[in-house]
Amino acid sequence: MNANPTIEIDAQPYSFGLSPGRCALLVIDMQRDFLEPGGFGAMLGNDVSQLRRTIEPNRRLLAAWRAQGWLAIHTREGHRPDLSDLPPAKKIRGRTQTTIGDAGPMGRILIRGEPGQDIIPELYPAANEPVIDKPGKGAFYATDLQLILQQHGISQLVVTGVTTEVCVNSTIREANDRGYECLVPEDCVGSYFPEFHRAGLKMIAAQGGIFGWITHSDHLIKAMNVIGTS
Ligand code: C5J
Repeated sequence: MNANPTIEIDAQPYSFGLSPGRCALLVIDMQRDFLEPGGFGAMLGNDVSQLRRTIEPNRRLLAAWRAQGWLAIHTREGHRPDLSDLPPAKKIRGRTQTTIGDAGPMGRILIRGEPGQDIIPELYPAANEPVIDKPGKGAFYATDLQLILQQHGISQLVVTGVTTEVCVNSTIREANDRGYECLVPEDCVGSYFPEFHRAGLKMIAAQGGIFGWITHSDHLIKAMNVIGTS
């Protein structure tokens, strides 16, 4: 008998064989400044409801994941208060009046330790869940994420969070190049721009799953419930 059987998840471009114990949930940048109505994203005129629709599916998935006792990891985009890890090219990008490190509606923008840089209360990490502070868009760049995954024997990732075409896509591409299999529940990722969200998902699953697989959290939770009751 196979001691570590996979569970089949209905997905695109074909089903995903999830390997319990070797799969981690990676929740990308569900930060107050990106998602809350009084945050920096909203201040720039973005429609935060496009991101907020992901909160409830993420909450349900995280609860199911924790109930299995599986590893969940959270990321936050952010920089040191002295900006020593902020490339000038990133600081000036967009030519906006207010940029990273300046005072924003919830403290200094994307600075570690500031209220706006923290994770929204609905998805707040449990004490035993690693939180990765990342200076870039991809979660592997200049972080200890890969080391943590290796220590836990992880070879698969369920990737959720925001935004679909920026930090989620960047992280999945980095993960794919490092040999991780990535599954994305489409309702658990979001973008301020619906067309970029749709394209971002298509890019992942195109060409036979060139970067990974797309599913819906209902499929994942249903499969997890089956293991829970077997
Ligand atoms: C993320 C961003 N998290 N859009 N950041 O996607 O700048």
